[in-house]
Amino acid sequence: MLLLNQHLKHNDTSDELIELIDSLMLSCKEIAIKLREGALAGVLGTSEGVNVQGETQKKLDIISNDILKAVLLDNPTVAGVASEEEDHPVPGNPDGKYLVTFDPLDGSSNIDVNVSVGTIFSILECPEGVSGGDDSAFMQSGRKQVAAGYVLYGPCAVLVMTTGQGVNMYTLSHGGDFILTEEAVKIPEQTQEFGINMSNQRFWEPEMQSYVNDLLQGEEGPLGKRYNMRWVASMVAEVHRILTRGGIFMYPWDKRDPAKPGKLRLMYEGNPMSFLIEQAGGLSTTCYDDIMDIQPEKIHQRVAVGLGSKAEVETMLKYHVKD
Ligand code: AHM
Ligand code: MG
Repeated sequence: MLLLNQHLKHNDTSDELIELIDSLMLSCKEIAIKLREGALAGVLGTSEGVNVQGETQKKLDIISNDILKAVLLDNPTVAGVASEEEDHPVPGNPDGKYLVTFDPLDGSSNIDVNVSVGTIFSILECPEGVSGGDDSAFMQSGRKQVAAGYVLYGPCAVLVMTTGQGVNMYTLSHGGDFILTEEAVKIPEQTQEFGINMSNQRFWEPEMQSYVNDLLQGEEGPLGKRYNMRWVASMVAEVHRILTRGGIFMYPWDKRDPAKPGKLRLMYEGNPMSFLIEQAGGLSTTCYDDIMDIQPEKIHQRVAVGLGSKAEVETMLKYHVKD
């Protein structure tokens, strides 16, 4: 039985990074406890607030954000944090080495119906001479991530993380320890499962319409196999399914709001999930470019996402040719 810290030490992770991951997991354990109590703790339902993206905040969005912020900003390795629920980055220790971006509770529309949600995080190094409270400190491509991962709060709580040496899974024990349960996760190259919000079909660009039409034709269509579809509406749960048994997940650009590149956010959804997927042998793209190659311009920047099993993403890419 290998505990998270022991496993990280074993893989030559620096003491500073271990200290930071320790704080992140302390926060996630607290969030897991709040989630488990649900209505008993009075934490379900909607708050009065709206975040910078105009989305109504759930009580648990705010509670989770406050927990992460308080614990991380108390950690001397943290120079600053940026969150889905904060308008601007919040500075930490001016001498801190790391920046953390996070979506405190992804998929939070699922909370009230007791379906899986998760915390997504990405860790970057803070550039020298720049405050961790400045947006500019965070404007680094996904390729610069030092570590990334998520904690899925499902029937059990699971941490899935990469420090750039493959992907590992750790399950939260009754005693409150994250214990290594799967090492060097690899996504099957080919699968028969896709995930996309089909209710947006009429808003997609013709390339995506044509690809999904072919998926739906099954063994009689040009792709020659029958596909199954899953949509949890919680990216953490979709990515976890793909890391576990393969598949392709898409949240493409659509014309409901043509000015937005997509629904999901680059810095705390697209990049960390792309790092995990690539480290597990999959591909992650905007449908045209690798997500992790994007040079960010804004903390809350959005991105189109298509990720998962290598062969399936490659097929999807063939339908999308740049002009
Ligand atoms: P959130 O960060 O506000 O929870 O939104 C992100 C979520 C993803 O987890 C999920 O893939 C998607 O939004 C669901 O979108 P939809 O409501 O269109 O099904
Ligand atoms: Mg989210």
